[in-house]
Amino acid sequence: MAYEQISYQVEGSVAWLRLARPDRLNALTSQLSGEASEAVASAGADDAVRCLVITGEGRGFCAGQDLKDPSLGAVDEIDFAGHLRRTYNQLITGIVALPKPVVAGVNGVAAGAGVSLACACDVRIASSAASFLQAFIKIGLVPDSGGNYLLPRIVGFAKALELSITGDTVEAEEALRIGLVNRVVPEESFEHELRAYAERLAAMPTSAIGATKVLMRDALSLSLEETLEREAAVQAEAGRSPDFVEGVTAFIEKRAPRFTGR
Ligand code: T3D
Repeated sequence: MAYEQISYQVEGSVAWLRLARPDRLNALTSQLSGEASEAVASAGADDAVRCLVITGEGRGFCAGQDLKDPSLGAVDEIDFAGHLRRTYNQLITGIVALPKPVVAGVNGVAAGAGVSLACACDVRIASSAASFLQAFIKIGLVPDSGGNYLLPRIVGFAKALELSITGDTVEAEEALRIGLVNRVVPEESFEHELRAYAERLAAMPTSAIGATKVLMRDALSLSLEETLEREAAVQAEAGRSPDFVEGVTAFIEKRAPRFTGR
């Protein structure tokens, strides 16, 4: 499919989804969200893809909803609920449900739904130029796109609530300190380090990564007993996978494993 507001390329085992509206810091339109959802689905359906990276072109990661998007209609007549259900909600659930690792490459500012987008990914690698703000409150809105679910699970309730009611900006090093990002790398080597990280994940037993995502997210709302039971069932499947056989064989033969993601 030809995209206009994102770019999507598969390079080796890694798919690159780049938000491509740099003049507006990759603010989200309905078209952009739709294209991104399609690209996420393509990454899921393509067996050659073993890791998806979501990043932004230019100096921004994603400035949230495009507040100048004429397709939203007049400011006092916006159909928020319909818009969210048709656009962001699909994108966020598509990313979270993807049975492959998803890395957010936060190259610059993430605001509003842009923060939620980063939080929907499994790992956040930030450039030293990145920053984060829950911009919703600054325009009288509440967090959306899963921000009320995802952010507290990442940084804890108190910090998530504080950031959401103040709209304060968190710079990259502070984001690392509070656990909002997994790693901060210098702006100059960001692309290189992001690529190296994604390629490393893509070479791992990626179906086990996909299963771990589901198990761990579900465990947040299950009891210990329920989780132990689910682990037993999922481990039984993982234990029948070619990657398990390869991992154990490589260990015994004292060589590096060659995982295939199956
Ligand atoms: O259903 C629904 O529709 C509701 C959904 C809501 C979800 C949300 O995401 S609500 C939150 C929306 N986002 C914002 O409120 C953020 C607005 N932007 C900013 O606060 C600032 O731009 C930033 C803090 C993100 C970055 O500041 P700075 O100084 O680095 O850049 P800038 O100069 O403000 O922005 C550069 C350009 O991008 C500028 O355009 P110009 O003047 O050069 O032509 C600016 O207008 C444009 N831009 C930035 N953010 C947006 C935007 N244009 C449209 N929408 C934006 N969100």
